Amino acid sequence: MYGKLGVYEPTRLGPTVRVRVTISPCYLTCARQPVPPQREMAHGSFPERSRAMILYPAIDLKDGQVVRLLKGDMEQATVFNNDPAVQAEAFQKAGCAWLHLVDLNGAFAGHPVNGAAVEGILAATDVPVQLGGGIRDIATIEMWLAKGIARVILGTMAVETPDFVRKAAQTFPGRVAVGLDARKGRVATRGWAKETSMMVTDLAKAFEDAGVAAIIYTDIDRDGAMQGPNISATAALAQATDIPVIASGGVSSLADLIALRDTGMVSGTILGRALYDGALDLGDALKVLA
Ligand code: AMZ
Repeated sequence: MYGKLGVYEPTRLGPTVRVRVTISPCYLTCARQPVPPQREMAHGSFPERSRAMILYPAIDLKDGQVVRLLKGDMEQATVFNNDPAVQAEAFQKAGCAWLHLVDLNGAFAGHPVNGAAVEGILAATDVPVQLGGGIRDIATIEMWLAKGIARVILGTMAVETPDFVRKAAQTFPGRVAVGLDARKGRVATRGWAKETSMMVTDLAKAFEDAGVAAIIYTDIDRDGAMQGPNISATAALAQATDIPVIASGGVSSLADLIALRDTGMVSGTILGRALYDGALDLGDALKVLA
């Protein structure tokens, strides 16, 4: 399906439709996402950057529930919904074009933990879904893409094994994003429990031309804090790389969204606690950026 600007827009078919694919197992994707999403894969192209920012409502999963953490601390979790699929349906009904899912237990464990909740969301919605948390090998990527995830997010592996990310991005074009989550510019991994000395910008540059669809940059100290996003750091990152940058952490008002948009460089933003607290209405946010 092609949008207003002639750019491919990913869609998902209904959950009951299946296609038979006879090519490489890499492309054994389920019918919900039969064509790799390329909405953000044309990195380096100005049309992508000048297009409207994509809003990604976040559904963070802990013990099968929808939660928000404060600065990534599992001990400071607020449960917002016991039924992730209901939450996802509500976001879809409000008009979002994508969903952003995090398997929080998975990020700590290093393998998927909230798989049933993710599958429930896939069954209840048909917008493209990106998912991070505990995705650390090709088999897991393949499994999620086959189940209908549009794009996987690799965080820990991007720091610990960048070559793996390059290989994954080549194997699954347009379907691998990198999650760079940082405190004071330095990337943290493994559920943000492990500090590294890697600078976000250096790491982002290491993936230039690797074919990753997007970089999701989270300022950990802003995450769940409702104090506004780190606009200067996000813009500096977007300036330093041709890969589309998605902002995450701290977005709490329409003014924040407008400020991100007005950088002219940010391709999208994750919305979390502000939606759950009611500080921001998803419909209003979508209208402001339309
Ligand atoms: O909040 C946290 N403690 C947290 C979180 N939201 N820890 C990891 N994550 C997210 C990252 C990224 O989307 O923002 O998990 C993903 C990375 O997981 P992994 O397993 O690849 O490092």
